[in-house]
Amino acid sequence: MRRMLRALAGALVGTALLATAAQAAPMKIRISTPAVPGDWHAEMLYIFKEYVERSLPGQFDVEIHLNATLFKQGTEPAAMQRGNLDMAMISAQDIAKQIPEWSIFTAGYIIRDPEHLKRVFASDVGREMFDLVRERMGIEILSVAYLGTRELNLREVRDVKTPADLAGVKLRMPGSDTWQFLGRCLGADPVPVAFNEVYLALKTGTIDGQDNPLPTDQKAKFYEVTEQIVLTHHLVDKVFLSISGKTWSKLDDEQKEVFREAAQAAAFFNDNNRIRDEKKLLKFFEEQGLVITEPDREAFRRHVQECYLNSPYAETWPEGLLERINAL
Ligand code: KDO
Repeated sequence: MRRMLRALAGALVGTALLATAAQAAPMKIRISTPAVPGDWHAEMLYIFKEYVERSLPGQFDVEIHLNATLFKQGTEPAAMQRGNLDMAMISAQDIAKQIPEWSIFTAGYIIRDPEHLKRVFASDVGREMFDLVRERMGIEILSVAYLGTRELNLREVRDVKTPADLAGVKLRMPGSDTWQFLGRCLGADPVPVAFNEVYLALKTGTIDGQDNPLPTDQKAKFYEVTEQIVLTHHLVDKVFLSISGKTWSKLDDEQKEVFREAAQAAAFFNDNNRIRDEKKLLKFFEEQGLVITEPDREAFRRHVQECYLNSPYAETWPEGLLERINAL
């Protein structure tokens, strides 16, 4: 009897020790992004990390990998679906590869400004579109971050008033079909290049230009290898801080709530800083010697909108969705 009690006590102590050991090992959450250090959507990941680790002490170790050092740009959703990556900031273009309806958010001149962006994704439209991502991709979107409004950034100064003025311009766009299509709708010859290779491609002249929001042009130092910014405002861009469904299902309700709050706080930090920077950066680029020009934006808007409405992409947009977005 005594031997049995001792064995039982030993087993209990062993279980307790195991439980402590399990508690002692925080769960690693790996986040991968092509963002460069200092860009606001890279910095917001540290806000996320701090929020999670401070709210749930000892439970998580959030590991941030910038510059696409862990996964190449655009490969993150598949990695999350396979369970090889926990989190990433994915684009509408990444999502549209698997959910064609999402191509509506890759089209130029649909989302009007950061406020409109917020309203769209906080509405039923946002909820329905996020549901599609959960159901068809097994990925949970935690927050929407404003990446900025995309402008053309050219290696050599050119007179660009309308899309016709971009004929023959080798415009770098990211590597997926929806991005390339946007480049074509702008009137240029799109060339696929990964974000982290753009600086060199501009420097060596393999491309004539690229498009990105002003804060990214600054943080990735594209102003060092370009001469002009054309204020086309062609895409009010966004990235979605997301988590693999495989990782998500391992979290309990409290942890899920903290992850959502942390992602919202991170996006809030990003949006405020980015919107403030967008207002003041033109002066910075002028000081760097860049020429800033205003195109005929209406001509770009008309051309790009027509290009999309007459494309197979528009056929995949759910009935009435464009009107609902416009009405918000
Ligand atoms: C880019 O490659 O131009 C882009 O701006 C596309 C975005 O979707 C996003 O991937 C972004 O790069 C990276 O986060 C780097 O800033």
